[in-house]
Amino acid sequence: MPPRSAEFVTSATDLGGCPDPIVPEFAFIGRSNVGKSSLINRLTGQQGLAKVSATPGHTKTLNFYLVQRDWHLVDLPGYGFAQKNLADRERFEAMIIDYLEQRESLIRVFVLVDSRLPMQKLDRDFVVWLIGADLDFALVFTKVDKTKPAVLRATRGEFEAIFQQMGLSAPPMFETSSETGAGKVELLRFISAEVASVQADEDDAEDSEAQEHDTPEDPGDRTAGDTKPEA
Ligand SMILES: Nc1nc2c(ncn2[C@@H]2O[C@H](COP(=O)(O)OP(=O)(O)OP(=O)(O)O)[C@@H](O)[C@H]2O)c(=O)[nH]1
Ligand SMILES: [Mg+2]
Repeated sequence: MPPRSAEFVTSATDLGGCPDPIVPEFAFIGRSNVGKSSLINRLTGQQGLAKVSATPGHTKTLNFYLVQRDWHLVDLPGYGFAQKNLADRERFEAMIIDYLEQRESLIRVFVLVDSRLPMQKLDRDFVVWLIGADLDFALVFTKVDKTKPAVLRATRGEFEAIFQQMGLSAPPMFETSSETGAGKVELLRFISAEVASVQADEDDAEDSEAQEHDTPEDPGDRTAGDTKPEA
């Protein structure tokens, strides 16, 4: 089942250009051409929502999509694309790092990894950086329609070994194809559960705030109607 609605919100080139951080946000990141934009289209059921291109480096801005009027999907530029010059590359990296480190509404980063290839150094380095930055993330193996199961198992194993070496439990992992729709239901279910959990936490916080207001700490705070009539 596709989500009920998905719409483009805005593109940003820095943190200041991002929409207000008022809904839970999920970011898609990965090497250029890994299939980020295609997966966003598949998840939302709207082909053409995110621009797909055979030319690596197509997505150059942070692109925000509002899904079910409830949460944001963010399509980030691909890392590792050989930008024309160093200044361009540094500007791209600064934009992505600022976003990841400072975006208050970011709930989870989905790191998309091409399932057809052995673990790439760039992906490994980025995952290690996320661990160091203490960001919640999940691994999404893309293009499984083009991958032999044994190759996919081996690639998963290479990532699992990193977590094991660092004494960490493995993050959630998904196997997806934007061609066949494989993994879509699992990914959407996972995101829905995280959105529900954030909303439940917010409700709890609101309840306890309301309770604090209901319980006067100082009798002097009582309203006129609460005071006993004087004898
Ligand atoms: N076979 C197959 N091809 C895919 C899949 N997902 C994406 N592709 C192809 O891979 C190419 C890149 O897809 P995009 O979705 O544009 O990749 P991206 O990660 O957004 O790329 P950048 O924006 O350049 O970083 C396109 O030619 C897609 O058609 C998939 O699941 N299976
Ligand atoms: Mg893209």
